[in-house]
Amino acid sequence: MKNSKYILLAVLVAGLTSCQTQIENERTERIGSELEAGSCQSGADDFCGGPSDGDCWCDDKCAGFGDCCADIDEVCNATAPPATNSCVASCGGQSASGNCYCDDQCAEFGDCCSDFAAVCTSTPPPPPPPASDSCVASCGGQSASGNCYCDDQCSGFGDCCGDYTAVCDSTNPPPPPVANCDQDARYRVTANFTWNPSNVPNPHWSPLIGATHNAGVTIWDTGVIASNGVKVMAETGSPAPLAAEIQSLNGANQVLQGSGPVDSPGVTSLEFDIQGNFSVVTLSTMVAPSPDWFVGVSGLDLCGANGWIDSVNADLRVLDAGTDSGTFYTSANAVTSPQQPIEFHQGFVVNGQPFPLGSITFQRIQ
Ligand SMILES: [Ca+2]
Repeated sequence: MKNSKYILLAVLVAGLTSCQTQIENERTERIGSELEAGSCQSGADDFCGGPSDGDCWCDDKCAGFGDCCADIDEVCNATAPPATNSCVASCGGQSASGNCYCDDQCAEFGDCCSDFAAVCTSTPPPPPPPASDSCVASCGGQSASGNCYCDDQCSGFGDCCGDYTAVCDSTNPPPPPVANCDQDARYRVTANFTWNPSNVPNPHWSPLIGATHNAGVTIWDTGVIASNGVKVMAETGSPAPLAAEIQSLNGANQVLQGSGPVDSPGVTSLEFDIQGNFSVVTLSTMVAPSPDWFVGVSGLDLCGANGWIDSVNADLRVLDAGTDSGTFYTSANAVTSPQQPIEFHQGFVVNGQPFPLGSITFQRIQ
C-alpha cells in the first residue's frame, strides 16, 4: 500500500490538476479500514506532517482519514506541558517555571510556590507571626495589629500602644500630669496681730470678713475706690454691709467671717472649705480705733502651679480706705471728699520699710 500510494501520487502529479485531492480521495476510501502499520518515529527523525515509513500517516489530517500511526500522539503531538509555578516534581528545588521555589529556604525568602506546603511538606508551614501591638514603624498611625495607636491623639483617647512613648515620643516626652485643684480643700487662716500700741486705748480688730471667689472678682484692692461695704468695715468694723455685698457677687462663693472683736496683740483664726473654681480669697479687718484703716489680703489664689498651696503667709500692712481723712487712731470723723482710692497708709513706714501690724497665714488642713 505504501508503494502504491507513491505510485498513485506520481501518476496524479502527472495527470491531474490536484494531486492532493486525489490522495485525499484515496485516503477517504480507506476510512474505517484497519490502521496500517508504520511509525512516525525513525531513529532520531520523525515523519510528522506527512506519511510515515509504513502505511500510516503522521500529518494533521490522519485523524480525519483514520490512518494515523499509532504513535503519532507520542511522537508528533506531544506538546510540552506549560511550565507551571508548581512544586509538583520540584520539591527541594525550583519550580519547573523557575518562578518560585520549593525548598527549605523558600519560606524565609518568601518565594515559595503556592502549593509548596501542600506538595512538599507534610505539615503546614507555621502561621505568620501575630501582628504586633507595637508602634515600631507605626508612629503617627495605627499599630500593625490595629489594636492600638501611635499618634499624638492616642494619649487623649487612651489607646496608645504600650511602647508609644518610647518609640514615637522619645524626643517629646509627655508633659507631667497637670496639677489641679479639682478636689476641694480646707484651710485654716490665722491672723497674728502684733500691734501693741502704748498710746491707743483698747487696741483691737474687727471680725475678719471676706470671701472665697474666682479671679474675676475684686472685693477691694489698692487703686480702687472702696465699696460702701468696705468703707463701713474700715470705718466702723461692722462686717454686715460687706457680707451683703459679697453675697450679691456672681463670682463669690462663700462669705468668710470670723469672730470678734479681737484684742491686739492677739490671734484669731477661721476654717473654711474651698473649691477649685473659687480658689481665691479676700479677707480684711479694721484697725480699731482708726479713721478708715484696715489690714488684710486681697485676691490671694490658694490654687498654685502644683495644686492647692500647703501654706502661705502675708504681712498685714495698714491700708487707708480713702473715706475718712483723720490722721490719728482716735481722730474724729472727717469724710474724705472726693473719696480716694484705697492705698497703703504712708504713715506706717519705719526706716523706709513698711511697718506691718501682724501677719496672716493660710494653712491647708485638708
Ligand atoms: Ca483715710
